[in-house]
Amino acid sequence: MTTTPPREDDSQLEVGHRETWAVGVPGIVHSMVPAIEGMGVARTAKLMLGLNQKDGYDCPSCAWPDPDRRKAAEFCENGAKAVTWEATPIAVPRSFWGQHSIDDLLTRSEHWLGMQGRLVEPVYKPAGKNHYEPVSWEKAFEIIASHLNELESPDEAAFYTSGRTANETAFAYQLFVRAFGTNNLPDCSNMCHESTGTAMGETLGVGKSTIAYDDFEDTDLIIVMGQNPGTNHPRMLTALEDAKRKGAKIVAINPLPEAGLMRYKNPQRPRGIVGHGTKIADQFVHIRLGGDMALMQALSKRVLDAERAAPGTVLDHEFLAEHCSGLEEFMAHIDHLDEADVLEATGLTASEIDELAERYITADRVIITWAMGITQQKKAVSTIKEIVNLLLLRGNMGKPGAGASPIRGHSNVQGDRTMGIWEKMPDAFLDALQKEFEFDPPRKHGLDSVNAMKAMARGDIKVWFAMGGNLVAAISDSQVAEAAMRGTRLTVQVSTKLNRSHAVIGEEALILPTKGRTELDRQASGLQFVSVEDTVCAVHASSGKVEPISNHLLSEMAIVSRLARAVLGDESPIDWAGFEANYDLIRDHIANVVPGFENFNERIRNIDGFVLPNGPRDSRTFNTLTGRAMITVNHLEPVVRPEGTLLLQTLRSHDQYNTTIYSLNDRYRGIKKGRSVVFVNPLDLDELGLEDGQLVDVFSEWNDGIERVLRSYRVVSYPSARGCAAAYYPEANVLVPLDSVTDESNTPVSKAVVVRLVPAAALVP
Ligand SMILES: Nc1nc2c(c(=O)[nH]1)N[C@H]1C(S)=C(S)[C@@H](COP(=O)(O)OP(=O)(O)OC[C@H]3O[C@@H](n4cnc5c(=O)[nH]c(N)nc54)[C@H](O)[C@@H]3O)O[C@H]1N2
Ligand SMILES: Nc1nc2c(c(=O)[nH]1)N[C@H]1C(S)=C(S)[C@@H](COP(=O)(O)OP(=O)(O)OC[C@H]3O[C@@H](n4cnc5c(=O)[nH]c(N)nc54)[C@H](O)[C@@H]3O)O[C@H]1N2
Ligand SMILES: [Mo]
Repeated sequence: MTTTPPREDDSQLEVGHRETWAVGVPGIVHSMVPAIEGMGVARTAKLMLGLNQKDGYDCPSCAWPDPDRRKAAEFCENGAKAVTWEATPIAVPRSFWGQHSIDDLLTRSEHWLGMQGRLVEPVYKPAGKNHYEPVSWEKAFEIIASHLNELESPDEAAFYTSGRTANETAFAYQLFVRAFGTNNLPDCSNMCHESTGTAMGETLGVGKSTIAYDDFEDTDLIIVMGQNPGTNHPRMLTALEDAKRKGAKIVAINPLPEAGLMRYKNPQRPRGIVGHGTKIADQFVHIRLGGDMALMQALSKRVLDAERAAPGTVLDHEFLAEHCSGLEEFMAHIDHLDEADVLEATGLTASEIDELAERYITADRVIITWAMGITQQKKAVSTIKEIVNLLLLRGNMGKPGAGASPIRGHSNVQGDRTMGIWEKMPDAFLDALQKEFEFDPPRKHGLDSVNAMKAMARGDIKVWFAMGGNLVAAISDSQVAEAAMRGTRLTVQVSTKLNRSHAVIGEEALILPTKGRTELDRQASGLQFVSVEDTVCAVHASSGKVEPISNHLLSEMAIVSRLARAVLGDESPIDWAGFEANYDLIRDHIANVVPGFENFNERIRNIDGFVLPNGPRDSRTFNTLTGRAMITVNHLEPVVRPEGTLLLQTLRSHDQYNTTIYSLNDRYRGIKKGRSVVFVNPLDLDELGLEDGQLVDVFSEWNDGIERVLRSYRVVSYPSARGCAAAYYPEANVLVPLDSVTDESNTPVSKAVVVRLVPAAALVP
């Protein structure tokens, strides 16, 4: 049995020049060629013209919002890749299951698995067998029901959600899980923006962005931290470009000079095709991994010092007096900040920090955005609280063009939370559920992703059910995670395509294929649509455009409905069959349970959708312990990097979507046909006695006696900040210990893994 995920074929790996600008002609060409080749011109046109349009479907890639004025082609290169990947006309043939045993699937890479086509029939792997075999939907639900109903406690099952699930399905799914009797609802958010929700929830009373889309057009300064928009939120580059045209300045804070942060050639403007494009970052802050908390504190200190030098001119006294708590304690604490600690943690010079402070102080309206470079750090929650502190000092909250804007990942990860996908939903939500459906939802908090893995490793989770995603590949400590998953009795994956989680399974396993976002969804009452929430809290409808790849597929809603009927039986007072026949019925319940969704069915039919209420944004109201925006005191704890080691971040290439590998290329970083590379600063290479192009074994250091290593990785000399290396996720999850989590939010620390590079003992594999 293979114990480590197999690697992609790197035999043709090429390392060339990195790009210093993003998108432009190559972007659009790259996005259209595979689509047309795979699907033909007509299907491609239908799909692309419906993507992100008001009467179309929501892009399944990221959670970037749609502007009010849409272009005919309102999509990016990577959105087109996601759509092409999902809407491929190739289906996994029935013969596949006989030809490929589980042991065989275990030797296949993520790229190979994803390329086999769409899953079109339910398959079952019985205990003791080494093959999946086709099974009827009825039989599949019977198997799940008998396993779930045999458990000693509902808490012996866990129900995962990946962030593509639409609002209606997510609501029905959590309702089923709670009616079954557990809050074990881990989700991808536990590995993603959990730190954001924790920090903002506590300090501002809402874990979501406090700005609206239009605020990007109405601001003086945008600070983009720990985020690679050129690859992961490409349409954000258009918003940044628009902001610049209106006079805003942009600062990028990143250990890597990501192409999209430097210069952008907009393929939708003539100038983007022939010209030099737009310079994006006015200041690039080349920070060390994990240095952001120190930087935020240093900026706040400079703001406070400037106020002392010119009293009454720097702080927003009115806002602070009326809306904030904790200023005095914060000032006393920040006064003791040691500049030497800051310079060490950030790797910056004092004058670089002075320049940024000056930009911040002279801007009336400031937005700070961030993503995984911040949330997956050990001190992520404290860092985000310091972002909030800095914004509050100058009243950059709840006024046009200003606020805190986490940029979410999966296209509906934010909506899933709003709908109750969380292991610890507040009592107010559970009370509303109780009132609406007349049952007692469990109150004991459930397991998040990391704790679910640990419970599984202990043998406490017997049934694993996943609504999308690929947890064994996405979570830290691949070997520990795989061993844990194999210890379960039954694993069930609702999926569109094959991935590693279909090979690393329990004693018995099921794959339930489902319709994708791009496909038409017909039910008894007619054609259905679903809804999603984007990163700035706007909710809108999404309707598929093309015929489903197979008539045998069920929608996710139909799967939840049938699962609930099979498990809970006919005595369940909830109208599960009705939900499947007509999604309006579940929307009526959502309207009664979830604040902000009043008259849901009526308002979702408005072509523009609607924006959810948001206290900080709308009225400077803060639902916190003090009833005010909380300025907090956070203790700096620099990341320790023992001599001879590097800090490694695990990140995305340009041609992947999380664990889905579209191709082995990473165009902007100059990598082709391979992924086993580790990017290291040339001065660090000198210091470590290593050379560009050399093969190394990458060992992670964690004192628990387990050897965690990636063998034969090629060193790529790259302008990463000093002491900071980078390698691709999900492969590098082998190196991240399951116990290495952020304080307070229990997110795997995927962005600062202590590693040692050792010249590879073996020859190229
Ligand atoms: N095409 C595509 N789109 C996607 C995804 C995808 O895989 N492919 N994934 C989606 C999902 S789920 C998510 S969550 C988002 C992820 O979007 P990103 O957060 O942009 O994803 P990463 O590739 O993890 O990039 C992390 C960035 O943070 C920087 N960084 C790392 N550590 C630090 C640090 O300590 N400080 C600072 N200041 N910067 C740091 C890295 O250099 C890198 O630029 O994208 C979403 N959109
Ligand atoms: N080391 C490291 N680990 C990380 C990260 C990192 O930066 N570094 N990032 C973390 C982050 S931000 C996230 S969000 C997680 C992602 O974790 P997941 O959400 O679990 O992983 P994905 O790769 O997005 O899941 C892809 C699978 O979802 C299925 N799928 C796609 N579309 C649909 C659909 O419409 N319906 C259903 N039912 N299934 C569908 C397909 O079968 C596909 O193979 O990974 C986390 N892990
Ligand atoms: Mo994410």
